[in-house]
Amino acid sequence: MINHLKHHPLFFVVKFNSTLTLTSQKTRPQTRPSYLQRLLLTFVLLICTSWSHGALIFSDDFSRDNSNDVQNNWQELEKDSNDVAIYQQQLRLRDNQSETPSAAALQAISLESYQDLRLTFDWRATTSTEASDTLFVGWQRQDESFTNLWSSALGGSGFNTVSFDITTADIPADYVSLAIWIAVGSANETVYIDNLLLSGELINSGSTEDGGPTENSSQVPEPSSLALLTLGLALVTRKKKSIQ
Ligand SMILES: [Ca+2]
Ligand SMILES: [Ca+2]
Ligand SMILES: [Ca+2]
Ligand SMILES: [Ca+2]
Repeated sequence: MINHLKHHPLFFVVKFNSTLTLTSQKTRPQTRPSYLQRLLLTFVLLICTSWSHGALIFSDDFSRDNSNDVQNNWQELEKDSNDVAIYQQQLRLRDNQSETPSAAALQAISLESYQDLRLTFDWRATTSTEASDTLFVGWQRQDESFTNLWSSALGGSGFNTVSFDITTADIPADYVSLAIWIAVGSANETVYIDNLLLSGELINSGSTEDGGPTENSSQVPEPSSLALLTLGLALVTRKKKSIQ
Protein backbone atom coordinates (compact mmCIF):
# COMPACT_ATOMS: atom_id res chain seq x y z
CA MET A 1 0.00 0.00 0.00
CA ILE A 2 2.67 2.50 1.03
CA ASN A 3 4.89 1.49 -1.88
CA HIS A 4 1.95 2.15 -4.18
CA LEU A 5 1.39 5.57 -2.63
CA LYS A 6 5.06 6.54 -2.98
CA HIS A 7 4.32 7.27 -6.61
CA HIS A 8 1.38 9.55 -5.84
CA PRO A 9 2.24 13.28 -5.88
CA LEU A 10 0.48 13.81 -2.57
CA PHE A 11 2.82 11.34 -0.86
CA PHE A 12 5.62 13.86 -1.23
CA VAL A 13 3.47 16.60 0.28
CA VAL A 14 2.85 14.42 3.33
CA LYS A 15 6.47 13.25 3.54
CA PHE A 16 7.75 16.84 3.25
CA ASN A 17 5.46 18.15 5.95
CA SER A 18 6.22 15.18 8.24
CA THR A 19 9.94 16.00 8.00
CA LEU A 20 9.30 19.61 8.96
CA THR A 21 7.26 18.55 11.96
CA LEU A 22 9.82 16.07 13.25
CA THR A 23 12.63 18.65 12.87
CA SER A 24 10.74 21.27 14.86
CA GLN A 25 10.11 18.75 17.65
CA LYS A 26 13.82 18.60 18.52
CA THR A 27 13.58 22.08 19.99
CA ARG A 28 9.98 21.89 21.11
CA PRO A 29 9.39 18.53 22.91
CA GLN A 30 5.81 17.38 23.11
CA THR A 31 4.15 14.63 25.09
CA ARG A 32 1.38 13.95 22.60
CA PRO A 33 0.97 14.17 18.80
CA SER A 34 0.72 17.73 17.56
CA TYR A 35 -2.26 19.07 15.69
CA LEU A 36 -0.22 18.93 12.48
CA GLN A 37 0.83 15.32 13.06
CA ARG A 38 -2.77 14.29 13.66
CA LEU A 39 -3.82 16.21 10.57
CA LEU A 40 -1.17 14.49 8.47
CA LEU A 41 -2.11 11.06 9.80
CA THR A 42 -5.73 11.70 8.86
CA PHE A 43 -4.57 12.93 5.48
CA VAL A 44 -2.54 9.75 4.84
CA LEU A 45 -5.45 7.54 5.90
CA LEU A 46 -7.75 9.40 3.53
CA ILE A 47 -5.24 8.92 0.72
CA CYS A 48 -4.93 5.20 1.50
CA THR A 49 -8.72 4.88 1.35
CA SER A 50 -9.24 6.99 -1.75
CA TRP A 51 -6.34 6.14 -4.04
CA SER A 52 -5.60 2.49 -3.46
CA HIS A 53 -7.14 1.72 -6.83
CA GLY A 54 -6.81 4.84 -8.94
CA ALA A 55 -9.80 6.71 -10.22
CA LEU A 56 -13.17 6.83 -8.59
CA ILE A 57 -15.70 5.24 -10.94
CA PHE A 58 -18.86 5.45 -8.88
CA SER A 59 -19.84 6.13 -5.30
CA ASP A 60 -23.03 6.53 -3.31
CA ASP A 61 -23.43 7.15 0.42
CA PHE A 62 -27.24 7.12 0.06
CA SER A 63 -27.33 10.21 2.25
CA ARG A 64 -30.60 11.68 1.10
CA ASP A 65 -34.15 11.94 2.40
CA ASN A 66 -36.21 8.80 2.91
CA SER A 67 -37.70 7.84 -0.43
CA ASN A 68 -39.21 4.82 -2.14
CA ASP A 69 -37.05 5.73 -5.13
CA VAL A 70 -33.35 5.17 -4.54
CA GLN A 71 -32.42 7.79 -7.22
CA ASN A 72 -28.87 8.41 -8.48
CA ASN A 73 -29.65 6.18 -11.50
CA TRP A 74 -30.32 3.06 -9.44
CA GLN A 75 -32.88 0.64 -10.88
CA GLU A 76 -35.00 -1.35 -8.45
CA LEU A 77 -36.48 -4.85 -8.47
CA GLU A 78 -38.90 -5.15 -5.57
CA LYS A 79 -42.21 -6.55 -4.34
CA ASP A 80 -43.58 -3.28 -2.97
CA SER A 81 -42.40 0.20 -3.88
CA ASN A 82 -40.92 0.78 -0.41
CA ASP A 83 -38.88 -2.45 -0.28
CA VAL A 84 -35.94 -1.09 -2.26
CA ALA A 85 -35.64 2.43 -0.96
CA ILE A 86 -33.63 5.09 0.82
CA TYR A 87 -34.17 4.74 4.56
CA GLN A 88 -32.23 6.69 7.17
CA GLN A 89 -29.45 7.59 4.70
CA GLN A 90 -28.95 3.98 3.60
CA LEU A 91 -30.06 1.73 0.77
CA ARG A 92 -32.74 -0.70 1.94
CA LEU A 93 -33.30 -4.11 0.32
CA ARG A 94 -36.31 -5.98 1.74
CA ASP A 95 -39.00 -8.60 1.13
CA ASN A 96 -39.31 -11.36 -1.42
CA GLN A 97 -40.87 -10.61 -4.78
CA SER A 98 -42.30 -13.53 -6.77
CA GLU A 99 -39.32 -13.57 -9.15
CA THR A 100 -35.65 -14.09 -8.33
CA PRO A 101 -33.97 -12.12 -6.85
CA SER A 102 -36.04 -11.23 -3.78
CA ALA A 103 -35.05 -7.57 -4.11
CA ALA A 104 -32.28 -5.82 -6.03
CA ALA A 105 -30.65 -2.49 -6.76
CA LEU A 106 -28.94 -2.18 -10.15
CA GLN A 107 -26.46 0.43 -11.33
CA ALA A 108 -25.56 0.49 -15.04
CA ILE A 109 -21.87 1.44 -15.10
CA SER A 110 -19.53 1.52 -18.07
CA LEU A 111 -16.34 -0.28 -17.04
CA GLU A 112 -14.65 -0.75 -20.42
CA SER A 113 -12.03 1.92 -19.64
CA TYR A 114 -10.97 0.41 -16.32
CA GLN A 115 -9.00 -2.48 -14.90
CA ASP A 116 -8.04 -3.66 -11.41
CA LEU A 117 -11.25 -2.50 -9.83
CA ARG A 118 -12.02 -2.43 -6.13
CA LEU A 119 -15.49 -2.35 -4.60
CA THR A 120 -16.03 -1.24 -1.01
CA PHE A 121 -19.29 -0.94 0.91
CA ASP A 122 -20.89 -1.32 4.33
CA TRP A 123 -23.80 -3.68 4.98
CA ARG A 124 -26.03 -4.74 7.85
CA ALA A 125 -28.72 -7.42 8.12
CA THR A 126 -31.71 -7.13 10.45
CA THR A 127 -32.29 -9.77 13.11
CA SER A 128 -35.36 -10.89 11.20
CA THR A 129 -33.03 -12.66 8.75
CA GLU A 130 -31.52 -16.11 9.15
CA ALA A 131 -28.35 -17.83 7.98
CA SER A 132 -30.35 -19.33 5.12
CA ASP A 133 -30.86 -15.81 3.71
CA THR A 134 -28.15 -14.27 1.53
CA LEU A 135 -26.81 -10.94 0.33
CA PHE A 136 -25.17 -10.96 -3.10
CA VAL A 137 -23.06 -8.49 -5.08
CA GLY A 138 -22.37 -9.11 -8.75
CA TRP A 139 -23.72 -8.45 -12.19
CA GLN A 140 -27.02 -8.42 -14.02
CA ARG A 141 -26.43 -9.72 -17.54
CA GLN A 142 -28.15 -9.05 -20.85
CA ASP A 143 -30.45 -12.06 -20.46
CA GLU A 144 -31.43 -10.60 -17.03
CA SER A 145 -29.72 -13.42 -15.18
CA PHE A 146 -27.45 -12.62 -12.23
CA THR A 147 -23.84 -13.66 -11.67
CA ASN A 148 -22.48 -13.16 -8.20
CA LEU A 149 -19.02 -11.94 -7.24
CA TRP A 150 -19.43 -11.96 -3.49
CA SER A 151 -22.08 -13.20 -1.09
CA SER A 152 -22.69 -13.52 2.62
CA ALA A 153 -25.17 -15.41 4.76
CA LEU A 154 -27.43 -13.11 6.80
CA GLY A 155 -28.77 -13.66 10.29
CA GLY A 156 -28.57 -10.27 11.92
CA SER A 157 -25.48 -8.11 12.26
CA GLY A 158 -24.05 -4.69 12.87
CA PHE A 159 -22.51 -2.87 9.94
CA ASN A 160 -19.67 -4.76 8.25
CA THR A 161 -17.26 -3.19 5.79
CA VAL A 162 -16.51 -5.29 2.74
CA SER A 163 -13.76 -4.52 0.22
CA PHE A 164 -12.62 -6.76 -2.60
CA ASP A 165 -10.78 -6.60 -5.91
CA ILE A 166 -12.51 -7.14 -9.25
CA THR A 167 -10.35 -8.17 -12.19
CA THR A 168 -11.34 -7.85 -15.83
CA ALA A 169 -11.90 -11.62 -15.85
CA ASP A 170 -14.54 -11.18 -13.13
CA ILE A 171 -16.69 -8.98 -15.39
CA PRO A 172 -18.93 -10.94 -17.80
CA ALA A 173 -18.73 -9.68 -21.39
CA ASP A 174 -22.51 -9.29 -21.46
CA TYR A 175 -22.88 -7.54 -18.14
CA VAL A 176 -25.40 -4.71 -17.98
CA SER A 177 -25.29 -3.50 -14.40
CA LEU A 178 -23.51 -3.79 -11.11
CA ALA A 179 -26.11 -5.50 -8.92
CA ILE A 180 -26.74 -5.81 -5.20
CA TRP A 181 -29.47 -8.26 -4.31
CA ILE A 182 -30.89 -10.45 -1.58
CA ALA A 183 -32.44 -13.91 -1.36
CA VAL A 184 -34.82 -13.91 1.59
CA GLY A 185 -38.10 -15.60 2.47
CA SER A 186 -40.38 -13.08 4.12
CA ALA A 187 -41.59 -9.49 4.14
CA ASN A 188 -39.57 -7.96 6.96
CA GLU A 189 -36.18 -9.50 6.17
CA THR A 190 -33.97 -6.55 5.36
CA VAL A 191 -30.41 -5.62 4.44
CA TYR A 192 -29.03 -2.08 4.57
CA ILE A 193 -26.17 -0.94 2.32
CA ASP A 194 -24.11 2.20 2.80
CA ASN A 195 -20.94 3.99 1.62
CA LEU A 196 -20.55 2.16 -1.67
CA LEU A 197 -17.40 3.04 -3.61
CA LEU A 198 -16.11 1.56 -6.87
CA SER A 199 -12.63 2.55 -8.05
CA GLY A 200 -10.26 1.32 -10.74
CA GLU A 201 -7.23 2.00 -12.87
CA LEU A 202 -7.81 3.72 -16.19
CA ILE A 203 -6.63 1.51 -19.06
CA ASN A 204 -3.99 3.17 -21.26
CA SER A 205 -4.25 6.32 -19.23
CA GLY A 206 -1.88 9.01 -20.37
CA SER A 207 -1.24 8.39 -24.04
CA THR A 208 -2.49 7.00 -27.30
CA GLU A 209 -0.51 5.36 -30.10
CA ASP A 210 0.46 8.79 -31.46
CA GLY A 211 1.57 9.91 -28.04
CA GLY A 212 -1.27 12.32 -27.39
CA PRO A 213 -3.52 12.25 -24.38
CA THR A 214 -6.53 9.94 -24.52
CA GLU A 215 -10.06 11.12 -23.91
CA ASN A 216 -10.06 9.32 -20.57
CA SER A 217 -6.51 10.11 -19.57
CA SER A 218 -6.00 11.42 -16.09
CA GLN A 219 -3.30 14.07 -16.51
CA VAL A 220 -4.70 16.22 -13.72
CA PRO A 221 -5.48 15.22 -10.14
CA GLU A 222 -8.89 13.64 -9.73
CA PRO A 223 -11.60 15.91 -8.27
CA SER A 224 -11.41 14.08 -4.95
CA SER A 225 -7.61 14.46 -4.98
CA LEU A 226 -7.93 18.18 -5.50
CA ALA A 227 -10.50 18.48 -2.74
CA LEU A 228 -8.27 16.64 -0.26
CA LEU A 229 -5.17 18.52 -1.34
CA THR A 230 -7.00 21.82 -0.93
CA LEU A 231 -8.28 20.76 2.48
CA GLY A 232 -4.83 19.66 3.61
CA LEU A 233 -3.11 22.83 2.41
CA ALA A 234 -5.82 25.04 3.91
CA LEU A 235 -5.48 23.37 7.31
CA VAL A 236 -1.68 23.49 7.22
CA THR A 237 -1.85 27.20 6.33
CA ARG A 238 -4.27 27.81 9.19
CA LYS A 239 -1.93 25.99 11.57
CA LYS A 240 1.04 28.07 10.44
CA LYS A 241 -0.92 31.27 10.96
CA SER A 242 -1.92 30.18 14.46
CA ILE A 243 1.73 29.47 15.32
CA GLN A 244 2.87 32.93 14.16
CA1 LIG B 1 -42.87 -5.39 1.11
CA1 LIG C 1 -38.63 1.36 -4.50
CA1 LIG D 1 -25.30 6.91 4.26
CA1 LIG E 1 -35.41 -15.97 6.01
